[in-house]
Amino acid sequence: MKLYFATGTCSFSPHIVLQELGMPYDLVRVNNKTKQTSEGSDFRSVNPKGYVAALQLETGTVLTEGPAIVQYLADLRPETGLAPANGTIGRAQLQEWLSFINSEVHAGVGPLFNPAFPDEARTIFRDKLAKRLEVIVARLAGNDYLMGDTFTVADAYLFTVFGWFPHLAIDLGAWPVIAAYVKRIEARPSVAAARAREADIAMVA
Ligand SMILES: N[C@@H](CCC(=O)N[C@@H](CS)C(=O)NCC(=O)O)C(=O)O
Repeated sequence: MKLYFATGTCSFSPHIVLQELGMPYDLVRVNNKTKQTSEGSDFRSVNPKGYVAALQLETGTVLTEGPAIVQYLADLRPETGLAPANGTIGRAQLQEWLSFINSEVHAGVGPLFNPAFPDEARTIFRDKLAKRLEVIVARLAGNDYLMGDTFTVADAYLFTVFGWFPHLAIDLGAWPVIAAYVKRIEARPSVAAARAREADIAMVA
């Protein structure tokens, strides 16, 4: 398996999951501006959508969209508990969280990185985001992870998105439950190991 990644982006979520699985994988760095990769290709020839993450399987099939990638990966090693079994209510609830993170949180903060995003729209997005965070706070009060006691792929994704907040001058300390959650996941060996693997791959022009 080969993960196409760009540091500091949502591709970190499947990267954490790969580390949690303990399976071998290759990494290819993508320059998200030029679309050049560390293997010398134009990333758009791998993923015509032009954005990370993309997971290339041994068969050559390329899977994109973070929520799909992490579920595929989790199902390779069901014994890890990274996702409840397909067809169960637990799996549907995991997908409920993945959808929420993807469409309400990830897509809610993405435009805030764009300096051209108008201030008025910025305020609307920030207010909406604060409401979405209330949902997460309510869930994490009394639960270590989104699905309860068990770390799942949804936590890998949410942790990754929360990693962007300091860059947007959003202080997670305002939500102690979230700050504690981030700290809890930060302590997982998979997070440090994924960071170290990414740092080993030279930047691409
Ligand atoms: N719908 C995609 C969105 C992926 C996405 O937003 N990727 C960003 C990094 S977090 C990216 O590579 N952006 C570069 C671009 O769009 O050119 C998913 O959920 O995986």
